Amino acid sequence: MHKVIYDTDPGVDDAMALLFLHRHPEIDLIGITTIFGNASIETTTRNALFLKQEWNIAAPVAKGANVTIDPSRHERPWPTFVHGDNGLGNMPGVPDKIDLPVDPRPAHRFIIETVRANPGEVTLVAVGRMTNLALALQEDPEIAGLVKAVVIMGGNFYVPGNVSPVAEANIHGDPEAADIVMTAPWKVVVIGLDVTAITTMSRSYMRDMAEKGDKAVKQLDELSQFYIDFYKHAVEDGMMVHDSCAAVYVVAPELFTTITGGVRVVCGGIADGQTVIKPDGRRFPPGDWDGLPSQIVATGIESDKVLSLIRETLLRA
Ligand SMILES: [Ca+2]
Repeated sequence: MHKVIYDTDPGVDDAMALLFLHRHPEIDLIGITTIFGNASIETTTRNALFLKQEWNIAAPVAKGANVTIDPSRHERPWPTFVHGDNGLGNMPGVPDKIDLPVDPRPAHRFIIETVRANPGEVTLVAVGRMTNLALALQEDPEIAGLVKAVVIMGGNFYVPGNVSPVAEANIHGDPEAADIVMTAPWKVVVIGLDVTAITTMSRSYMRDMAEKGDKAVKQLDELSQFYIDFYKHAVEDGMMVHDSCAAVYVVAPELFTTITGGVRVVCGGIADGQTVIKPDGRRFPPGDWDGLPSQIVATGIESDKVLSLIRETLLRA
């Protein structure tokens, strides 16, 4: 069993990955931590509680950061054109408040205490900005040696970005935090646009799952429609399933091809938020990638098999 803490900003693709983590028989979802990004922290936390309630998820929800780790960064407007005004694709019937308790600890302390209580066993699946993880490392650097793995959705290496020509949204949203996470002495697996942008689910594939699935899968189909409409510039009547690719990696790493090396994040300037790997074995003059832990970066994916595994897992009621 993989004990997973899911750090998330729901978020349409976040919702699908949450249901995958909840339903996969080899995953024990032991916590959900929220982060701002696709919407405000109030909205993403409300959405996490809403999905927990609707889908009978036992894991506690802890509320995370609402500003970047360097608070002098200016916040941009929420991407309502991607995830809707309510963060769930303008799905109707999401109450303003959910009558469920939130864990009393901030997300980064929930992460620290849960990792310390389960040394060597916890996989962090982080599919939003990396702020909570960076805060946890700053407060308790020793957790890096106690975490089993960190699997993130974010970044891009040999393909363009999605919020600038060189940057992906989760990393661009807090580059300093991402650089802290990438360079810490723990095992990071980076599932970025190189693989997520080519893993697309069509509207008809989603609809067919909804017809065969239970209420949760039907809700996923409903809340995905606005997101699919947004993607019409890039995907033929479908959507990139970004966050689910990271969730799939936890149980099926053999569906990915990877390279290893030190990873840095550009902080500031025109390449703000760009992720750059120094591949292991390549020689360069001394520089900013020296002495870093060797992380794992996905460069290839068997998309059809990933979609099949998502489908099979979501349909396990
Ligand atoms: Ca996300």
